[in-house]
Amino acid sequence: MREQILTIRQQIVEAKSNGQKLLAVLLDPDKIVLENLKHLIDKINQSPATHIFVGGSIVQNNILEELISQLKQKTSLPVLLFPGDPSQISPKADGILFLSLLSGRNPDYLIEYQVQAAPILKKTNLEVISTGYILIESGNETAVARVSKTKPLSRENLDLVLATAQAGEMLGNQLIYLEAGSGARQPVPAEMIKLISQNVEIPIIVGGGIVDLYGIEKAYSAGADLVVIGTAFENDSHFFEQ
Ligand code: 1GP
Repeated sequence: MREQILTIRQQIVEAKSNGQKLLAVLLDPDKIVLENLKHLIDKINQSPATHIFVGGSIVQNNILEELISQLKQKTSLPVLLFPGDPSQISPKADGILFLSLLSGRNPDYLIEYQVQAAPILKKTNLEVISTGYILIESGNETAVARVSKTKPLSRENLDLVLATAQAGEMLGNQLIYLEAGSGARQPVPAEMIKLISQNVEIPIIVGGGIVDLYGIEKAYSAGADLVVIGTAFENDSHFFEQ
């Protein structure tokens, strides 16, 4: 019998149902020096990472295409765009987290950029994975809050975060991303991850401010299906050797 090839989303759903935990390395094109990329990719290939996310709140340099080409040549991990706006779409990636910033009330990040991106995405073969993106207060102002001109949801207001995640699921989002923001002082609280994961069916991504193995394990045991590591790997390419 021919084996069915699963989409990236289906693989994430399957991993969740098998209790297998996933790990994404986030590469921000603005923080990558192409000369170092081979070294970084070697480190990613030796790490337990299962996915590579590429993107940032604002990407000013123009290495995106080259970065993704090299990733596709040198790793077999799925490469997902994690864009701050429609200028960060590359047809060379495998897929895109099609984000809607559900924690904010800025229509640009709720629907306007998605309307701009849709015709561009239609011309690509990218797998589009609709993702409810929820920014949680983390002790410092993060780039997402600054660029999107939105306020994160309070760490204390678990009911509001839960209602937001459930609304995202009811709207048809395929993933929920609980985001403390890149370089966050405090990661998303474990009790919040637990509450959301127990009350929505779709897989939960957790990122922002996770800087060590303990933080990764804590997020997994609270119910995160996929953890994202950006800054800690940017600061130390040996991060995954711990
Ligand atoms: C940011 O969740 C990601 O969007 C990763 O955050 O850079 O803090 O690891 P860090």
